[in-house]
Amino acid sequence: MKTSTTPKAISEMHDWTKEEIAKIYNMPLLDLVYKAATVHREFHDPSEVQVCSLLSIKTGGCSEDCGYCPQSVHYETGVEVQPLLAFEDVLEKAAMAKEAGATRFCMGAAWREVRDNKDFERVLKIVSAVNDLGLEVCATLGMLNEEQARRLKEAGLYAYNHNVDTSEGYYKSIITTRTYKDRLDTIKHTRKADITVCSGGIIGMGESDDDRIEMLMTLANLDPHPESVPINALVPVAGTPLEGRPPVDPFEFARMIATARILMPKSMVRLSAGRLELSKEAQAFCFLAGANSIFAGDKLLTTPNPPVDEDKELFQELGLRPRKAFKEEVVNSAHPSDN
Ligand code: SAM
Ligand code: DTB
Ligand code: SF4
Repeated sequence: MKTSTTPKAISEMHDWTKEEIAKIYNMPLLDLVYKAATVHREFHDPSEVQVCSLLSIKTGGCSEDCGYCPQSVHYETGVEVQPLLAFEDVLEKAAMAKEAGATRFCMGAAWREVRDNKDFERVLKIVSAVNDLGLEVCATLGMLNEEQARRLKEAGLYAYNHNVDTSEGYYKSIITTRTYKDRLDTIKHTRKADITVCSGGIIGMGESDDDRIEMLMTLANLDPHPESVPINALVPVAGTPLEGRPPVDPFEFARMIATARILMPKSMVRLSAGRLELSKEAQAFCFLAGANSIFAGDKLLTTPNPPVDEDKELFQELGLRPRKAFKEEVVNSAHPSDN
């Protein structure tokens, strides 16, 4: 049976069935976390956590109706619409993030899709300059076509974030202004342009365990796997259709992370939105379950994130250290994930 193959064999798998994933996902939690921790140690240094910085470069006013998102024009959330930031402002923030120890700088824009206009030209210039600072540059700008992906790569983009967010079936209950296939197409264009893929999803939107398993199946059957898999817990924002959702149970968060870690052993699994609601013990459990990346900084895109000092203290207490940038690694260096 596939689930009893060695972790290294699992890393090569892209043909998971729902039943196989369900079997892992439904394991007794401590057995699941133990298995995930074992896989994590085989492929990564468990004392290293990638610290990513996030900046909203264009905020609010987005034409999509994503039910979780405070930046959609369809909902009254109080988010102030802000046009694309100036080149100098973004560069200043990137330099500050580097100074604070981030190795990856992720820029988010509340766009449905990238358009071939002056704003895109500015983004390309920004990507190139942030890359020159020595940071791994990541962006999340909505849908991309092949040519736009190629131009971003040319400018020095290292990673593109585009989440599948949930299962294909549940997607329609959350978003009506685009399809699941649109999402997968952008991921294809990103991959084709040789940009690394960052793709994950959100839990806590009222989806079933089956939806979570299907989402993980979509991600784990991408070939190659996404290099980064952000797992977000819904931040319920007043004014959005999902405002009343109860908080995600930390054990469910850990179950999701552990399953992602087992299915995609070489990927970075990012404990993303929702950390503010997690105790330090719950975060430690998620790191044990295989999370090895976080967003640091007081703000995500529009919602709050734990204070930087608290994260520093947590790292110290747990004996964790921020990992250096992948792009600084010499090819063929002895990093365990290169095995
Ligand atoms: N507009 C682009 C897009 O949708 O791809 C980029 C920005 S969008 C805000 C990036 C991701 O943030 C979404 O795909 C979703 O997974 C996550 N996100 C947005 N609002 C969230 C919320 N309230 N709680 C958790 N995650 C959220
Ligand atoms: C991801 O998966 N999570 C981040 C990042 N990719 C862009 C965004 C989380 C946003 C949370 C809601 C907000 O702050 O607006
Ligand atoms: Fe727009 Fe992205 Fe928010 Fe959807 S998630 S409303 S596409 S900013």
